[in-house]
Amino acid sequence: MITIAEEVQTALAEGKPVVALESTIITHGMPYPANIETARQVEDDVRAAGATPATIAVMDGSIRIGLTNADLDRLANADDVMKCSRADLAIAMSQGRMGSTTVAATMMAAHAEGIRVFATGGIGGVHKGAEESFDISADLDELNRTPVCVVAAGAKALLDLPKTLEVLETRGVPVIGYRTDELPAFWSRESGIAVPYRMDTPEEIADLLKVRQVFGSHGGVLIANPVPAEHEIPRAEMAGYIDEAVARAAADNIRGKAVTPYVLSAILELTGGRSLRTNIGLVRNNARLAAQIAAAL
Ligand code: PSU
Ligand code: MN
Repeated sequence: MITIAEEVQTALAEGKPVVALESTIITHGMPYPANIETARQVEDDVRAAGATPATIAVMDGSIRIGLTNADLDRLANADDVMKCSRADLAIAMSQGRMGSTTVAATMMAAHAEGIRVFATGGIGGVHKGAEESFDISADLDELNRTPVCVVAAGAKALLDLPKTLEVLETRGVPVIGYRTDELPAFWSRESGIAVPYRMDTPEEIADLLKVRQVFGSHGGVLIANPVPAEHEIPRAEMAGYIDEAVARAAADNIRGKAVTPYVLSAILELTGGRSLRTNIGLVRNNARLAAQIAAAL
């Protein structure tokens, strides 16, 4: 059920650092051709930092760990790719559909092959208005159960960040600010919300992961890594775009899995393309840190 690229297999067998990468950001997070360019760039960043990249997706009925250039092309160009979270993974496989993996599904696949560090853009979380919609990403439950270290620029700021942090605490997920005392807000370095813990080196994070690993059932860890200052869109400016995008999603009756992709593309339009450059900058930054953590492990 899992097809693992030889390069990834060899790296794992030799105990070399490997970084898992998700694919929903390619199919549902960024427009073509920035999606494919970024996917390749991020793999190069992981390599340059001394680790082996393992981009994960569902193709031809199996979970692929480590994609070829041709696979990446197919994925980025197809328009009927399923966005696979935990609930969707086996359906895409049993039906032979092409599927991209969210944070939750990428964690499942990475853990199945012993990959311990994973870089993404931002995790899913508790949506604004969740008290009515009950829309809470399966990413949070996955962090509760699957022992993978997820490096992200916090949760996407279109979410309700205080509620997202509360649910992570309830689910027993340590949230660690990397060189920051504040929870980063994806496009912005600041959110006004204190992060529970702070660490300043990849080695400190690796030490934490080694302790967590002793307790096999302790689930994942979230590393919140702020977007580099040169790429950020400040919080005060972002707030207006987010409110407008979330209001549009409500007016268009967007629900469920479609919410995150819809809001991301509305924000892209509202920022005149600036949010895309921010998104690329933060994913690359997360990939580099993930490679350093994997190497320290
Ligand atoms: N961050 C991005 N772009 C994305 C996502 C995150 O910059 O496309 C994806 C991730 O794969 C994440 C998913 O797991 O959105 C969350 O979707 P939902 O809220 O439907 O669980
Ligand atoms: Mn949802």
